[in-house]
Amino acid sequence: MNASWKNLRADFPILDQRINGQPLVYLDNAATTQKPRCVIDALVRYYERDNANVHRGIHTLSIRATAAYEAARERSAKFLNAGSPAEIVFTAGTTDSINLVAHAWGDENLKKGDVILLTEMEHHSNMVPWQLLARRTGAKLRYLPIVPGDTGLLDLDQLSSVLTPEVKIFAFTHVSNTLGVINPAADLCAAAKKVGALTVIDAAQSAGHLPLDTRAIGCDFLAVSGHKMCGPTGVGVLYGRAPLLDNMPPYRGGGSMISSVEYFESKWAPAPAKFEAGTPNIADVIGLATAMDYLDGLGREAIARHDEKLAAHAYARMATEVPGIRMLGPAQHRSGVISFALPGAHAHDVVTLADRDGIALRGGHHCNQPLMRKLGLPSTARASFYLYNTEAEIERLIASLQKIQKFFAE
Ligand code: C6P
Repeated sequence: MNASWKNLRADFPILDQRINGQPLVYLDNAATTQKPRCVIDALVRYYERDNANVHRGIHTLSIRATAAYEAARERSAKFLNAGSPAEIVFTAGTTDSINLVAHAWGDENLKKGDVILLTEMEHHSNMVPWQLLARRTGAKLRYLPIVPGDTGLLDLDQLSSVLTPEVKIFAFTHVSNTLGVINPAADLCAAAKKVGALTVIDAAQSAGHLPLDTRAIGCDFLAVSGHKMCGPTGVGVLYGRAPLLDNMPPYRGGGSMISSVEYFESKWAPAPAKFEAGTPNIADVIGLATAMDYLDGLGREAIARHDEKLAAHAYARMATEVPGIRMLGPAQHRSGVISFALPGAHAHDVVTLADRDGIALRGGHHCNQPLMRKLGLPSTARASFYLYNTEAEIERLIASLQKIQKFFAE
């Protein structure tokens, strides 16, 4: 993979277009990232040359497709520094991965009186599956709060009072999709281990943005979405420690996940096949592995530095050059996600007006309704940066926000 920071924008064909007469400034990367040419080519090549079902056929195309699919599992294991490819389950994305754990691990292991610990900044995807699990098992939900104010940092002083021995599972986001906060994942996992709780990390906003080493972090499960890291939509990864996956029952039944089937009962295949019922999303899994090659070609440390530098610069300029703006999340040591509110302007109006200037933002509750209520806001506008964004685009953003602010001030 010849990914290079030089002329990187040329790798992303979609960026080369005008929106409402202006060159596109794509700042909605927390919702989904754009795809480099190599990922698009990998999808086309697969469908043009290799398309066949996997793990079934013994003809050449099926052998080729199976080899590419399983090579993608090895690639994913390396990307996350998993102990082995058997710890990688392909899923539809972060939401699907978390639901898998909540069902397969949760239904089997939780009971009345147990506690599921979450944080106040969780995306609905890392909240609702646990609410449903609590309803099914009688377990209770508990939340680690964020500190008062707008930095959105977790209140770690309260960790020991909420992370008690009744907590059986602690599920938290690595990076907040609204606040841009980067949580201390390794410390949280170490604290959970001390009370015997398992950990589930929502890595939707960190995979592909930061170096991510599941063994150094010490988590039990970690959920990833391919589309937020230059890969295709509808594909993702669940990392699970081998002994846990081995002891969990399947989540869905069907072809491919069995070792034998009788009319009245069946035996399961070992993990990870046990969790991949039916024909998988073969092409997109292969596209995701290509995205991993692309990102590692650039270097995840370098991507993290680029995101943080742009975000810190944008945050400082927005805070000082857009009158009345309310900035959320920390000013520094943050991810590329910046949420803000302009006085008197609904976030949707901010996004619509920015779009007239060719700038793609997101406005709304960002699937963080309880967090919005906590912040006392109905919604925020959000600019989220990634590897192809530039300082020149920050100039365009600031100019547009100043115009929008003026419009609502008049
Ligand atoms: N956040 C955003 O605009 P899926 O939809 O399964 O790929 O990812 C869900 C998800 C889970 N956790 C976090 C922290 C997320 O940010 C997301 C997706 C998008 O912020 C869509 S709401």
